[in-house]
Amino acid sequence: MDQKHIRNFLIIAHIDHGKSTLADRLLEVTKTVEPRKMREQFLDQMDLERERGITIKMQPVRMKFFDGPKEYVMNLIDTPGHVDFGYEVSRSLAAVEGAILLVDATKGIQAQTVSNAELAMLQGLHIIPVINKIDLPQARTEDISNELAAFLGVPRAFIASVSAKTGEGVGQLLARIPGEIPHPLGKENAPLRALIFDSRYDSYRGVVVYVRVIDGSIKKGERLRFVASGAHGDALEIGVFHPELVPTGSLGAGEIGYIVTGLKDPLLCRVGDTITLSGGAVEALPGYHEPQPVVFASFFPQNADDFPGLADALSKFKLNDAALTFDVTNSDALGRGFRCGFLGTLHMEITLERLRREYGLALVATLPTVKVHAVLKNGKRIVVITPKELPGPEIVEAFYEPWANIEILSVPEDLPAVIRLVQETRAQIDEIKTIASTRVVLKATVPLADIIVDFADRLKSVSRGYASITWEGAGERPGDLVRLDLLVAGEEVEAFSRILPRDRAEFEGRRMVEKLKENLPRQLFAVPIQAAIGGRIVARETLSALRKDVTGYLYGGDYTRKRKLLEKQKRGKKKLKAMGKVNIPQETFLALLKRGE
Ligand SMILES: Nc1nc2c(ncn2[C@@H]2O[C@H](COP(=O)(O)OP(=O)(O)OP(=O)(O)O)[C@@H](O)[C@H]2O)c(=O)[nH]1
Ligand SMILES: [Mg+2]
Repeated sequence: MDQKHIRNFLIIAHIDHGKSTLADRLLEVTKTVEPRKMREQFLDQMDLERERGITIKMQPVRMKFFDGPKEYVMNLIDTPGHVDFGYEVSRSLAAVEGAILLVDATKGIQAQTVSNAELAMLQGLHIIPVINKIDLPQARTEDISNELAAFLGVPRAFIASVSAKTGEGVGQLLARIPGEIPHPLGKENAPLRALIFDSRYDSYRGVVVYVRVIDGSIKKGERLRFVASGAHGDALEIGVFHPELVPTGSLGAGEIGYIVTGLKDPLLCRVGDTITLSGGAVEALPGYHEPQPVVFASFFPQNADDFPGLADALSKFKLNDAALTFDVTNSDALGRGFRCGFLGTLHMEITLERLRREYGLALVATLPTVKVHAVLKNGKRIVVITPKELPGPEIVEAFYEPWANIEILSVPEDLPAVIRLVQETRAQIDEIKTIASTRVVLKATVPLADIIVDFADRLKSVSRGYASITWEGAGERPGDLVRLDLLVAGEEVEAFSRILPRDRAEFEGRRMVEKLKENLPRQLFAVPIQAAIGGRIVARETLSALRKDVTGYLYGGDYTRKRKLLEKQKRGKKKLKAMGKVNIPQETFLALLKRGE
């Protein structure tokens, strides 16, 4: 295919600004999806995405567009807006030449608008700025268009406005693409170089890679080489996204599509690797930066026999979630499992749920933590990720924990509530300033641990959804850290242990004990629930026993029989108490993960 007729672009925006809905309209206008098959947010193909109303995975789709007699092939990639899935965005950027930058006309520029726009500019993409949701009565299309023009340094006339809901303006937007977004500039006759930007594991056909062909071309049946890993495969099937996989038999320079590689070992395939034809000598494409995990949690199979199943599932799952990292770990209480690294707690929650749904695994997850360092009295420096690795105070000179620079974008009315929320953390507010007369930026430095769990959600709720946050690492600072343990029926539950600043540990301990009491099913015996800091109990509650009425079916006053039954029950309870083991169901683990004030 002549590259002059190809346009590759993605849609980027802050979460919920309407990317997937705009993609729906583009799919309709270009007749890519049959009307009877159309549904809202069509490209959100995963059930989990539909249930939560958010995009988790990037999704490419190929469309045809006719401009008079000229026919164009357009490859669109819909991306997630939530910051925890930012690695999906950054990988998609390298596969395209242009970006539609969408801004909600009721919300204006928000944190991910800024950071995604900056990434697109760094990548040298042509940006078409678009205001969306202009159908809403509270839309401030004019103000926000001016704001966006000023932010990008482009004339106001350059800003398109659409309603992804009603379709208003979508046709005009589409018509701008051929003239504005540059076509790909690959070397058509050079040896094949295709960038792997995503992948997945097909249980029948092995590794399927999603590629952008940079140079050259590839046909079905050709032998492949993965440049970085050195692995070989065969192009068993080649095709494009409709968005389902549709075979075409070949892909040429500038095109986006998929290759079924025949590779069975998921570890040999990495996103960012370059595919070439076997025997060809090419230089690898730059590929991608490894994502840096910021939140860690360990996953253990509920049934220890499932460990090999979990290992296998994770290596396959990683193909579809390149941001996930994992290493084997051991726990006295929970057996063998994996310590996993995530880009945030939503990423962790989604991963847990996907592993359950897609691989049928029942898992126990520990509470999320950040990576801290301890400098020991003997001068040694050690990395601590799981709470059980935290060395005792007697051998520690100092602890260091990660800090972050945060920027919160809000409107002036919400500023007091935002400041109150920030002050609940250990943050130091560095600067508050107004930009574009309608937005306030609050800059602060804060321990990462204080914002990873649900800070963004709470920020949303104190600001009617207007305020948003971005952050970046700001190195490490000393912190007075302790380990908080929870004991259920006298036994430490490793999954509930956490590393916390000393002055917060007792409060958190009390809170967790109460929460556990609310969420743990009652047992046949009374269960003490305690929190301990360095072996000292700081909080205690008792979950009362479930009293099964064993005498209920006896009528009349046969006291001896009644007593006999009660005695029997007492003995049973004693036995249970001696065993003292409380099974903690998965739901309880999940309930404790959420703060849910
Ligand atoms: N009124 C109105 N609502 C819209 C419009 N575009 C999107 N929405 C609504 O906004 C919400 C979010 O839309 P999505 O398309 O899922 O947003 P998104 O940007 O893809 O969200 P993420 O992928 O999670 O970042 C949905 O409830 C849409 O129906 C619009 O033009 N007008
Ligand atoms: Mg979406």
